[in-house]
Amino acid sequence: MKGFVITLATLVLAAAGQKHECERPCIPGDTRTCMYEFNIIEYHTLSRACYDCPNTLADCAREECVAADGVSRPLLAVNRQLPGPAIQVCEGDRVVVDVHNSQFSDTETIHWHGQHMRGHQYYDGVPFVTQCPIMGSFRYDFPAATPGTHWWHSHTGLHRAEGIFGAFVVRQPEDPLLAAYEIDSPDHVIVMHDWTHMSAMNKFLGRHHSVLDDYARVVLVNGKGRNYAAKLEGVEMVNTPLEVVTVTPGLRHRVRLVSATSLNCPIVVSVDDHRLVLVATDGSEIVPYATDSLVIYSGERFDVVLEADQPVDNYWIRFTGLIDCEPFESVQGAILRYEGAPEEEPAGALTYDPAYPPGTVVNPLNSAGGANEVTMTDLDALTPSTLPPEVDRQFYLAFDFSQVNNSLLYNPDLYPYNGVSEEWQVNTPQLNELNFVFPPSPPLSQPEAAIPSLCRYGEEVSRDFCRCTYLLEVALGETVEMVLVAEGQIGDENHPFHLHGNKFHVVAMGKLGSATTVQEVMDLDAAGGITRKLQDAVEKDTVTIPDGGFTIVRFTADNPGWWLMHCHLTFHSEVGMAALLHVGQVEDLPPVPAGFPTCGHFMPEI
Ligand SMILES: *[C@@H]1O[C@H](CO)[C@@H](O)[C@H](O)[C@H]1NC(C)=O
Ligand SMILES: [Cu+2]
Repeated sequence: MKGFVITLATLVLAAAGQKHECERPCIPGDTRTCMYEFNIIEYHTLSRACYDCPNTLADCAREECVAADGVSRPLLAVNRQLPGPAIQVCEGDRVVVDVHNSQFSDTETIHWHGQHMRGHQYYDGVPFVTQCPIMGSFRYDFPAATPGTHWWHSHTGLHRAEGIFGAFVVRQPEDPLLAAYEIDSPDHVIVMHDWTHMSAMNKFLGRHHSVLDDYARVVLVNGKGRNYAAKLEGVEMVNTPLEVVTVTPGLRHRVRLVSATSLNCPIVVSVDDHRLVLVATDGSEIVPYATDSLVIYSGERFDVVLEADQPVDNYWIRFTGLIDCEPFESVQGAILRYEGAPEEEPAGALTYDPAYPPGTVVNPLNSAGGANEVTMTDLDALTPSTLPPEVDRQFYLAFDFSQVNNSLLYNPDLYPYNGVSEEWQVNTPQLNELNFVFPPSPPLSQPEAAIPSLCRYGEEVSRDFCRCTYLLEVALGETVEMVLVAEGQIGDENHPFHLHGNKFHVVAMGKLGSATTVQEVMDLDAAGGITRKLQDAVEKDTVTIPDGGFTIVRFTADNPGWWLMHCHLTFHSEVGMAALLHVGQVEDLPPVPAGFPTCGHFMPEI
């Protein structure tokens, strides 16, 4: 009851800040239609909306001011905000989002990461798969069916990395975790992302066609933070505002963490002098587990309970980036402020340290677990489940970098991979040695159109570099196992795997070495070396694959449609580390909405 009262108080206070009417305590029977307007524009940090920010700090909080880390750069924004507007609704609400594409020349689509679009397949937001890219306006219309902490983001090109993303929280009238916390405030949603000091397009082109690095500069927390990379960049750091998370002494707070990273930037999250009790991931409850830190990968969400049981004060919430966030020591801080504490920064320096804080870490990087390292297969789902020992269909999916004459980057006749010096040799992210290309029209809404460059799982590929629309086909209702192998032959990368339209059970994780092959994993499995967790396995929609190892997931393909599955790193997926899962047949799908836009090639015969 206490929590409910406090949540109401928060809402009353927030009313002045114009929160959406659907952001409310959830009560059985009270479902609503929640309308949102998303206006997409090219924008800039420190625009005129910011007046004298960062010199006058109060100006940074002005409406439509994107202060970010105080570094000037272009971005793409929804409603001139970074992150874009949060959608916070109750289970069963009807969510209607009108996306108005006001860009000069680019298209758009928005994906609702965590919602499975069962019965609403046309609104999954994948260009050329579930819809044509948006040129003018498009109305997304679907129920908030999957409770928990989710997010929305652009699924077009590099637009997510340019700034088009935001939180999407679905609360429940009868929350199975109610006993675990007192406060679940709409203000306690933390969306973190990696940020560069040029547009993502600049970064991408510089990386792929020139000799630019692909390192991030900072991590931002709800769009806020400081440029702690300034010293390494040879510039002055300015004191932009930090995110402040206010807590009530003595109470337990549900904090919702979302990683919106685009480059390869796993983030270690910890709070000074506090433990985090993990209670859910990707919208699925887990048996509460107390940890000292956790690692969150692109696309993942973790709900943690933070008990304000320390002296009234300010404490650092630390966000430490790894891999592509290491070279510029990308660290960020948010302030955990107890009510009654002075409005100042926590004591103690915010220095970069890639080592995990002392104690336990959950979801460790490129590890299959061990002393103090707890993986997703070590945790249990709150709702008991038993999976059948056998599956109807099994897929092996190899994630790796390849040294190939990727025709997007090389011309074998003029500047082949082996004909340029090492600094110009960029490797190509591939899935089963293929690079995915989108079809010219969405097979979901235009099923009669041919897919010109179709290739299917199990078919032999002969070419040096093959781009095709890679299809994995399953019948409706079949049980599926995917063995995701991060071969890791080149570098110590990390690939977070995301599947649209479904949740999966994480049944096994392992690491064979710094590198491995699909064959090695098959041999290990055949020799009985891989045990699957069939009891109470955690359910997720995004999961890391340890480099030189594997993650095995299982699910029942009971949601008909065309579901993209891909590495969630922008630079990997956009180069083709992706595939399409086709579940069921056209007659299993709801009818295409009347007037749904169409697209395709125009190549008449001469
Ligand atoms: C790329 O093309 C060149 C020229 O045809 C060829 O010699 C080379 O083997 C190909 N592959 C790589 C990885 O360079
Ligand atoms: Cu990847």
